[in-house]
Amino acid sequence: MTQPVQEATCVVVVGAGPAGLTVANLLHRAGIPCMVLERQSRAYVEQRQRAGIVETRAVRMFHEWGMDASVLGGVPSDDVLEIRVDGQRRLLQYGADDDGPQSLLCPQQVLVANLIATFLDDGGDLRFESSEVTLDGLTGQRPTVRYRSPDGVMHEVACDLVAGCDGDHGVSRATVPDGELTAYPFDHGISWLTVLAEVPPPPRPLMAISSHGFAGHFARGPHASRFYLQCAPTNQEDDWPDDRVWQHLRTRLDEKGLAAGPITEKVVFPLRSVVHEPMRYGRLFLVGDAAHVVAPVGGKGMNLALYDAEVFARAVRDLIAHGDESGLNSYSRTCLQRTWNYQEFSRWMTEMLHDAGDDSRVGPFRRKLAQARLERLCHSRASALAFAELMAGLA
Ligand code: FAS
Repeated sequence: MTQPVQEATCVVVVGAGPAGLTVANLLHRAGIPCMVLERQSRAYVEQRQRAGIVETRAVRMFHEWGMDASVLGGVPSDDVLEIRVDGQRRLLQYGADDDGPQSLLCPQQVLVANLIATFLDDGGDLRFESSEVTLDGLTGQRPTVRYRSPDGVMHEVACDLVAGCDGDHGVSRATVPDGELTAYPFDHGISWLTVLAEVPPPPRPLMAISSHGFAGHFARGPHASRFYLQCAPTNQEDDWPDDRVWQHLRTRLDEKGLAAGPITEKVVFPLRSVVHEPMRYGRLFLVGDAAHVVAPVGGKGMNLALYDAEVFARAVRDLIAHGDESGLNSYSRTCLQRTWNYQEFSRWMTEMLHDAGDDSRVGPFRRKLAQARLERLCHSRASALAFAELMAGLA
């Protein structure tokens, strides 16, 4: 049997999503050798449409590392969120209360493409179409990562650390032996139909509450929009022909004139959240969706991945530069603190935006609670400030 090609580096990064690419760029800037292994092709990774807001904290992180000009695309948001309750319009400010750079309406695929280009332009080692990735020796001194390159050759890479940035269905977390991690899953009992369409984006993120159920309209680039419609958990995509989609959007968003356009993606998915603790197993560090999934309400999925990535990169830099292991040893605790904070925020928003409109699912008492929460948010300065801090990622 042919022996795998032997290679070595300091950090192997599995996965080239927002988490993996941010880890790799920050390590590269700190002069730390790393190699990124991505299962998909570059074209596939660069067209995958997901999140749409880079929170203020993350924008400032890229500024701090001198990467803002090369990686941040999209348009500055005016940091105002519009909530419509049975057609009544409410504006919620969510920016940081200072003159620093603020959040950006930046489609995830734009950020990912820019992170890839910046890393490769800087001479980074990113290997697309790396298949059959396996991890070994994670509790030893020198873990090894094996993969097959597109030409069919097997490679074995010895390293000091592995950053598992391969998402919720990747190989990294799956490699951790049973019993080493504790999972905290949560089913919100709500499903969404998500639609990508080639129609103009709204002037600002828009969420609508009504007895017909939740609806949302978000920018995904200058000519594209992502819509969300609350639907029955038993629904399938076929239950939502295009006409029905536009009719429900016009009603729920109270936008009678909303123009229909080509729908390029239509998916029904249950709102679910999960956290895996700890976010480390030996020399494997789980980063982003590999460790936690946050329901999209509040736009925290990608932003949490960017946060974990920076905490990990700083910890590795401190280890390599000063022999200081404290950052790595507190990595899991540090990231889990923000993870649970964002999970709580996302659940808080989910309840408010779904329970306030329709009590068929939760009953009239919880509907009244959700309405009181929304009223407080719109009329209490302290509540609005707390909301703004969480939306900006500065809490
Ligand atoms: P990712 O999943 O983005 O990246 C993991 C990478 O690892 C992928 O490129 C994958 O191909 C690769 N990989 C997987 N297995 C591998 C293996 N065995 N070997 C090598 N590579 C492997 N968040 C929001 O905030 N707002 C939204 O509107 C929103 N919409 C979303 C819509 C969808 C359909 C989905 C799935 C998620 C959405 N999210 C949203 C959440 C999303 O933004 C994630 O939080 C974000 O992509 C997480 O980034 P990563 O942790 O880098 O994982």
